[in-house]
Amino acid sequence: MRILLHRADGATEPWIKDFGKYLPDAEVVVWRAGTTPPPCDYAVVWSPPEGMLADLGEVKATFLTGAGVDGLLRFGDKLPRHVPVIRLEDAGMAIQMAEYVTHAVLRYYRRFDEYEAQARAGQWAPLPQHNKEDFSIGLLGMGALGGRVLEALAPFGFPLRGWSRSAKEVAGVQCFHGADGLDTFLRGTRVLVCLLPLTADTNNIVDRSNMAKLPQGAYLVNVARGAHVAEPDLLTLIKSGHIAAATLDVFRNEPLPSQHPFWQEPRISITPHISAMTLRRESVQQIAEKILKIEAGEMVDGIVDRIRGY
Ligand code: NDP
Ligand code: OXD
Repeated sequence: MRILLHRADGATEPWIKDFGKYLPDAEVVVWRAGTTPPPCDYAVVWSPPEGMLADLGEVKATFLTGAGVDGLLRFGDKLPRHVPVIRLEDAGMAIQMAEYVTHAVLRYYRRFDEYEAQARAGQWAPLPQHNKEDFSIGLLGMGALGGRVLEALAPFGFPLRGWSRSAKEVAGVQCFHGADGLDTFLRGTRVLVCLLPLTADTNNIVDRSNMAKLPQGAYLVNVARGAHVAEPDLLTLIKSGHIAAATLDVFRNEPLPSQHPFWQEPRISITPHISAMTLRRESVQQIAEKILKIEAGEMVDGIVDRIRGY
């Protein structure tokens, strides 16, 4: 069996080594621009260059080394339709997301962001505690990652809410779904956490009109994709005080340009797209297990629905 591998960072050796561990009979071929690879059975990519698309038409399945699929689906009709695209499901990312979001939520709930500012100003001034019943956490997206984040938050006793495309029932979580459920979901959410895939339906979903439905003094945590948030709208609503603060891990342009106004806004906390990083060993293990299932004629999870966009 041959696996065609592309890594934008060029660091292919550790991936080849790990594939050797989980699929010892497979040969891993590194894709190189301007060369024609030998016939391959599977491709493993993240956000491949357009020049690789023709080679992706020759494999049985293309595996993504991430959870989001927008980096590949952006090619639209140029992407071979007959080859399934299979994304990572959790693979060690869900616990990282749970850590990141729990940290952001507790930081705002216990007002550590305000105490950090006070400490820098040499101020000693205890602030009143937020009321936990009013500190509802709302997850946009209740999938592999959003579901794990909700589980992690459950023991703290915040009112939990979730919004998804299809109807769900999750113990301890008030669930909303579809376009009809969005307004009610937003109106009762104090901390909005975005963990949606980026699709035509979710692009710009956190815009001025939707953020205005959140209660006064709401918080935003975006760990999905930068294009979910209308960035100028967020700045306007932060300056007006409607949004108290935001923690952003993802941006429309990454790395975030040095002139971007977010850098100057103290109520915006920025991290460089690290909320849940691809773990190589876990990812290779998951991909290898799926390859073995496909070879055995079994079904696998994680196949991307091109119409839905995730
Ligand atoms: P899943 O596909 O498992 O879950 C997606 C969730 O979003 C589902 O609950 C789905 O609803 C919901 N959803 C999708 N479209 C809509 C819609 N139009 N309206 C309402 N709900 C919708 O994805 P993951 O949890 O694995 O990942 C989520 C995203 O997180 C990724 O797409 C990626 O962009 C981002 N990510 C960011 C990382 C980072 O480091 N910042 C790392 C990894 C991922 P339903 O359940 O009904 O299908
Ligand atoms: C992903 C990511 O989608 O790293 O996996 O953003």
